[in-house]
Amino acid sequence: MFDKVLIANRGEIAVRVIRACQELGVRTVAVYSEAARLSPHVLLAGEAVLIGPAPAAESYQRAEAIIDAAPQTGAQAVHPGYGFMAESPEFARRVLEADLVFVGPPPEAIAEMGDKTAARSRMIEAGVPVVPGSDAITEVAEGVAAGDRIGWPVLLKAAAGGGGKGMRVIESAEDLPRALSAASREAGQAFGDSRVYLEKYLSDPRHIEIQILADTHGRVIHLGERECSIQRRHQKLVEEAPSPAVDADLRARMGDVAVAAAEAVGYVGAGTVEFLYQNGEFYFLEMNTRIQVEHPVTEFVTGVDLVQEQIRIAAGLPMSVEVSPDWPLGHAIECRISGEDPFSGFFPSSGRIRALEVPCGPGVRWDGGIMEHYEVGLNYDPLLGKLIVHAATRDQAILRMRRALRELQIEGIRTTQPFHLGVLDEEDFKAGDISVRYLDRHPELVETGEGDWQARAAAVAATLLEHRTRVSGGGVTVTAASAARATGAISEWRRRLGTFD
Ligand code: MV4
Repeated sequence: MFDKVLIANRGEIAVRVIRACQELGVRTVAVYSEAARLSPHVLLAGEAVLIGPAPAAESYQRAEAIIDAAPQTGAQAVHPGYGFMAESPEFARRVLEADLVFVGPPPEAIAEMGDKTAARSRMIEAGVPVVPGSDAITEVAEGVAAGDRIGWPVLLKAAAGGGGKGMRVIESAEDLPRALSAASREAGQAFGDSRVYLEKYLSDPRHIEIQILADTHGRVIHLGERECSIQRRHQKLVEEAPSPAVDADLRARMGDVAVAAAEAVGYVGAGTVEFLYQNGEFYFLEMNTRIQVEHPVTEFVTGVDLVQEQIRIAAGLPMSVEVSPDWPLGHAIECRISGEDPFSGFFPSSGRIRALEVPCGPGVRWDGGIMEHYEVGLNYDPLLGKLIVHAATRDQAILRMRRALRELQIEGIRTTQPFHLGVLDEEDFKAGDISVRYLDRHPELVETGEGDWQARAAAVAATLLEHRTRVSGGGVTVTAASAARATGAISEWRRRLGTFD
């Protein structure tokens, strides 16, 4: 095992990796920008190195600053967390060239999965079902022929894209010429690679992904699926395991395919194979060659510490996992808590965390990257932390998450906390009837309430009621803090009021 690992990230994932290292008896090095000296990952790590000014492009995304920090500390390995550094084959290569271990797959596997057309052909070779589609398209005639073969509408995607960047739906052949030139120009600007390709457009799929682990001793396993359909503009908001749409037979089939996908690119480490699922059929979409934000739901339903396994695997040890026929154990749900106002188009919210109370009790986990007095700025991604619950059944997990969300108190900035209470109380969600279009179907969950005096009156009433339940006997004073504490109640009241319209 390593003596010391450098964590090339910040926020909740840096904290998560430090915790795994501590349990493995591995010392830790945090890196921080001038904006992040007083943050949980810096305080928890054994030591910390300043890598640059606040903007991510000048600190957390600067490969040389991070790699140069390692030798002075004696760190032997670099854990990239998720995000920019985790899926850059160049970063992984530079880590290896500096004689450090990269906690992740070989750079070749990252590169091959990063090129969506290369990944598609490799997956077809490996017998993995992919969405019917084409190779890279340059001429309009090629695109029209491909569209006629696949069937319209089609989706135009960037070969170097992924995560929804640069996608366009094309209804029919007439729309192709304009879309093709615009999409390839945009892809060239965004990714430095103008290649685009076509896929059959699935109109209402679920996003279901399989967690895999592969070690350097030739073992590749899957740990079941996560349902990640509830998202907004390709940012996931709620994830759960298992998926309400997946039974043991489908899980085994998707799992076998995910293992075959990983084996086909010589994968090592923790990875996720994403599928679209519609009308009983599933199709490979892309592979994420990193630990993912939503990994804790899988940890709850398998009992495996995925980050510890990543580190063991990177150290050349065999993974320590016993696959169980009893998986998934119960049900887990994760809500991403970010510094965004869900009722103003998820507008970023910044400021000082004035008070923080995190939920606990049975089956509750908080993976956070904030603390009281921490300054939430606008330089980094807005994820503050994740609330994850585990219970015997999905219904019980929903009740537990509602309870935990009510215990969570973040004062000083707006967060997505009240949005989640709305989802957990919504009938389609409760029935497991979700797809990637869930929020399109439920705009009420993100309604602004602008100019809606009834909703605001209800909000004030809810604030007062909430306060009265907490302060017995005394007079009622509505302060900014008590109002913030009542945000959960406010959103519920808004919705209840809606039912009387
Ligand atoms: C699709 C699709 C429908 N048909 N591909 C979006 C993110 C990127 N990973 C691929 N995405 C999609 N690809 C075909 N052929 C619909 C989506 C999609 C989506 C996928 C996963 C999670 C959320 C999504 C939201 C909108 C569209």
